[in-house]
Amino acid sequence: MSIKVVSTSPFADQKPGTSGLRKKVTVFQTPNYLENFVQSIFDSLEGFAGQTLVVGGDGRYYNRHAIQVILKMAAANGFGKIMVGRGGILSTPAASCVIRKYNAFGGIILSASHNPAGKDGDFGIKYNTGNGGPAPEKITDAIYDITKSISEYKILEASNLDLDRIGESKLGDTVVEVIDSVADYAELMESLFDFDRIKLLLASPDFSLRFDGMHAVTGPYAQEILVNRLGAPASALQNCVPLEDFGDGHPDPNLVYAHDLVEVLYGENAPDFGAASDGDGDRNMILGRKFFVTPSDSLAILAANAHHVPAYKGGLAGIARSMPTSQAPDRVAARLGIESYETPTGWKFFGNLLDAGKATLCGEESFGTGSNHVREKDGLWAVLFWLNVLAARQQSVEAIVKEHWQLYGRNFYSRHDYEGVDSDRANTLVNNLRSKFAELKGQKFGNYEVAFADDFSYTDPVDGSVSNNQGIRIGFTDDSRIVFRLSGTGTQGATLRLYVESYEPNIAKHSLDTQEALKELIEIADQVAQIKVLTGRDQPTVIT
Ligand code: VG1
Ligand code: CO
Repeated sequence: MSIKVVSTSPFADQKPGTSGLRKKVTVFQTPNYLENFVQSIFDSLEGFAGQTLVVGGDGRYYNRHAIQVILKMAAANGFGKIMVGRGGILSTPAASCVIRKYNAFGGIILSASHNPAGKDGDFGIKYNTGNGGPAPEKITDAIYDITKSISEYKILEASNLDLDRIGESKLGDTVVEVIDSVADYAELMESLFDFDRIKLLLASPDFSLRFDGMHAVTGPYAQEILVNRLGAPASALQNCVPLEDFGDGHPDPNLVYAHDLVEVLYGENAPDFGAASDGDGDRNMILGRKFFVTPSDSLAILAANAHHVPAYKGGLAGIARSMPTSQAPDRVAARLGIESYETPTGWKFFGNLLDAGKATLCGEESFGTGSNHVREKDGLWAVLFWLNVLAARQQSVEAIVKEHWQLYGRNFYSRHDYEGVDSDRANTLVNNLRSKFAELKGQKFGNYEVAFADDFSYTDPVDGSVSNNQGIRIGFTDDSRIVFRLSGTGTQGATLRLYVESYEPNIAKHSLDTQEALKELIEIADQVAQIKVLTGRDQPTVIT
């Protein structure tokens, strides 16, 4: 087998976003588009000769093709070994687990997460470092720089490998090992949680659950862990056969897109617990019977109940949340007497805190929760954490959440997304806000007075790196907040995200509807940012 050096020319649009490079499949099908980016990843790295690379993806359309290309390029570039999930499948948290367990140099994950899949859908690729986490900005910036001047890439001339048979084969001098996609991850989960206790809960006639894989990557993981190892009946799983087009769905586990599950949990004879995961298995949505747990509350509640879980019994080092996530977890950290950290959006910002042992649990409002067991957010981990807490406390999801609010007060929280907005208009909106910071401070809107207005900037407490322009915050004197950000994961136009939060200590008001409780702040947001005028939309596309 010989190594072919192919000349190529740069593409101007290969800047990684919040979580890697995401584009339409049709863009990735442009000749050399994928190859350029993969070679740029390799060219940004040093010292990987003879080392191990982990490769896997969420199984969406183009996954298999991309993996064959990456295997041949990794071999041509001198990796010693490549571990690839069977059928090209590794959920994002499973990939992180495998990278860490086998001391790999790094990994390449193919996914566009919750974005729709199929021939006309999206595809994505990202690089994870040896700690199992998404490459920090220093590396993604270096990759982007290289994409702008790349002139050639290396690929082995070889036929495609059989990705469906577990075992080793050779690609030139490189060993390729096809591994079971689920086994290492399932074993890790078993080491963290009290499986015996969860088994008893699931066997009880008084408890039932429903998990929705949304036709994406988590199906086989849920089957192995929830059914085979924990004894849930097969009927507890729905949409758990992964499909290349995700069944034409939008595997984003929220009340809008996970409607199959929502119908079950809000229907007749609803189960006690419901959960869904996203395309690549790193997000989670938690439901009780006719009850929705907001992701920010979920992080706070898991932290407050961590002592019920074997892996976290010894206490938490700290809790980290992304800036737009509600401040509910901070209240738990304060009571536990541990540090809380506020990072920019995107899991890559948690890596240093986890590596340095400063944070144990991390979370984002976007249905992402995780811990130091891997370096990605982890959907099924959150499901198991909740099951472990339910098994230990023998209370309903709703009772646990309400008790939490009684103790800590309730942070009402909602995110409004305006998807597919014209990019120029979205930028105008953000720039207008930036120009208003000084005049906003001290300004009064009804009951609310602005305490501060700024553009969030983060200095990493571990390596001192600085990330500017991470979202516009308007904070009020009573701790309420409005945050504006433009999405960094979309593939069409711009997505404006408006995040709204208020704090309510009064128990009598805890049962208010969230949108009702936040109504005034939502109106203030529109008044300040002229959302309706500038986006040309009367309403958000998605409210979570
Ligand atoms: C979104 C979420 C962010 C999350 C990111 C990747 O980013 O807001 O919290 O980390 O998706 O999640 P953005 O830039 O579109 O707001 V995943 O599950 O899509 O990998
Ligand atoms: Co995801």
